[in-house]
Amino acid sequence: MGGWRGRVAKYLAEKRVEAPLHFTLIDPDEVSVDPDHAARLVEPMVSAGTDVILVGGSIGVSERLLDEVISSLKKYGLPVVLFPGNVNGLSREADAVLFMSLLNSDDPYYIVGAQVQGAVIVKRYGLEALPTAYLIVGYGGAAGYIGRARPLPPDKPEIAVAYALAAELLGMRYIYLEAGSGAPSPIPSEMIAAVRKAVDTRTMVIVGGGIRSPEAARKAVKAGADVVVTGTIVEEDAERAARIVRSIKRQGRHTSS
Ligand code: 1GP
Repeated sequence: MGGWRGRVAKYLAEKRVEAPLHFTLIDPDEVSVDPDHAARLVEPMVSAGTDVILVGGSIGVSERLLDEVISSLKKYGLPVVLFPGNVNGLSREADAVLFMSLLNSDDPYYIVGAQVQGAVIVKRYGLEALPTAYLIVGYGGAAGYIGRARPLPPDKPEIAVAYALAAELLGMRYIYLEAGSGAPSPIPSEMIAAVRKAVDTRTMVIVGGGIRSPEAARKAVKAGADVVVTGTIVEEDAERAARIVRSIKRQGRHTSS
């Protein structure tokens, strides 16, 4: 299926009106043994109503591997969006890219250096860029370690708000609050709610890291998350992951404050 390029942002905005969104994250490194395995992981998520297949990771990603994994995922007809940890996280097979700046990194490379190198490739591949502020909170996982983040304190929502506003004023349309893949606890509701309330209604708040149950996903959505991302649970328990998607979709129409 083709035809998503240039239409992904519009698709997300339109679908958000109907219900909160769910992104299924596939880390190509963890499925590298067999790209078909990625497709098998994604299948129940598609049946449950996931909106986007997100592909990326912090370690062990090569462009060839990405190309293979993405090719095997395209048959589902959903947008395939890159979630790059570095310049090697770009692939011409994808539809769009979360063009991210890790705003709370201590290393300028992860704020703008990788983006300078990646921008030329994004243009060359014709990928749709979704301008995203990536904010790492608390635990942070591999993304926090590799990205040299100075993680935001989970109990200081006002700091996340300040970053989110700065991001918005810089023109970013997506704010990704990241607890880190496999985080022991997800982003606190207070932080999600504060960020959602502070930014423009058209700005999307993406929340991920440590969400392993329908209850946790519902809590994030209730606090104001427009998008919930799950990765680890998709690999560990497909049935539970599908239930997460269904419970998000049951939350129904998005109501912005
Ligand atoms: C990681 O936010 C994503 O970048 C998803 O995290 O693997 O914990 O679901 P999990």
